[in-house]
Amino acid sequence: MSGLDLVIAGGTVVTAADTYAADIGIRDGRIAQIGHNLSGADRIDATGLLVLPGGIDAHVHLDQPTSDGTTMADDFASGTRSAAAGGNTTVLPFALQIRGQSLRACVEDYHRKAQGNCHTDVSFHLIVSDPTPQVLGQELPALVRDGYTSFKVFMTYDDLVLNDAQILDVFEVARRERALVMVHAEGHDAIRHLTRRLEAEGRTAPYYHGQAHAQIAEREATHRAISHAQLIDVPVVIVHVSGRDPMEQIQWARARGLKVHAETCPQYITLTADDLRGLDMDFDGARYVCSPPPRDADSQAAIWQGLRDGTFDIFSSDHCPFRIDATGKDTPRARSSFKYVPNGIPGVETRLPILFSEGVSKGRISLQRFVALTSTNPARLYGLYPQKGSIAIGADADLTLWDPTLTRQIRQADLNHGCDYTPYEGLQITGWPVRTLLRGQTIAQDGRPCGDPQGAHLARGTSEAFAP
Ligand code: DUC
Ligand code: ZN
Ligand code: ZN
Repeated sequence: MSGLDLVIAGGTVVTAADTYAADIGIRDGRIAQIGHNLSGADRIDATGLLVLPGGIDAHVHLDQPTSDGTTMADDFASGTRSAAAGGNTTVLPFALQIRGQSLRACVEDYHRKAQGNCHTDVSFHLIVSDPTPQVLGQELPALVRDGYTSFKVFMTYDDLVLNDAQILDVFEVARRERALVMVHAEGHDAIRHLTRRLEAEGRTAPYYHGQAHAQIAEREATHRAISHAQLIDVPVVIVHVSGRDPMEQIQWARARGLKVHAETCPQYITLTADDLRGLDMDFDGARYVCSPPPRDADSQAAIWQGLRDGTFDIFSSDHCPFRIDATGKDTPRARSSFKYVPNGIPGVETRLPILFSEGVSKGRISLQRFVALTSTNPARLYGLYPQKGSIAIGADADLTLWDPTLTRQIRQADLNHGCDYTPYEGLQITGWPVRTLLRGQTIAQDGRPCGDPQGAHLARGTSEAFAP
């Protein structure tokens, strides 16, 4: 008697290193055996399917307040249901500190929002918007020790931006506590300058968001963040890299042996600045307003090269959903200027299918690279490996069964998020998740979430970015 609770039988196991035929035996929510002809109390036939480590989306925004009071389209329930349907078993949302707020109180607030509502596992990154002596000296060190081992800083947005001195202070704490800093690298003053100029010229349609958030401003901020990290000698992750110019800064840093990691997202391989034109330079372009904005075909080609050659460690959705109706993006203020359009687009459910279809199915990246970018590397970078991101004895039985031949379009009508549109409507996809298991329990099947929320919050260890 094997004592296995469940066997995933007859599938093709894919990890970041290998592809091989095997059964996977699960006991008490963990992988207990990998072999052939396994038997257990229950069985799932995975013939013809790939068996992948569950997707880990390391960059999602759920139930975050905004400065103008706009409500995000997903809370923890709907966002993690959508994530599960899209083949994910863990997501890393943000706990956003409002200026004046204690970071500890902020974290407790997000735990209240998440508690009992999560269909995938979750683990919070902290957003540090107010690095007071109390935050730097007491709260951050204590929170890192409690397993919140990553935080994000912003180089733009009036209510979030840190100046260079503050960024250096946060980097110092990160180095001391061995926490990983994620940087939103766009130059605030350059964006403000361009915004003022465009508005003065009457160029206020959503399209001009893409002009105001120029790639030069992203390149400059990326270089500045890298230089600050070099001064302090701390690893960083440049998140949501949109194009060739900032990517070249990351390659420049890597060539000098600096510990600079990088993330890119679906919008930068599928959308361009032209999408922000909408139908005829109209408000429809607001569907694609995110920061940094999508660039051009040359940048898309550069990003693909970076996904192939290892410049990018991780591929995340930057899911940041606002409805396109009057409760989200379409307000009188937003129609008066692009600068009031909430920045962000949905994508947690479509991240894996897009990279699989555009990458693996079209022969641009290997299956191993797909798994590395979407599961194994996020686990390594954010202190979850090998409990997550691997198919190995003892790891959590977080698995995604994938049909590499299933072909259908992305359609809003089929998605489970709280948003009322997808920026990827009509995109033809070959390769979809057909079943998602969290610790051996099915949490989604054939594009629909199932079961009660059983996701947990994960305390994380130190990032492998600190490995010698
Ligand atoms: N930064 C993000 O990380 N997500 C959405 C908007 C933004 O500016
Ligand atoms: Zn950002
Ligand atoms: Zn984001």
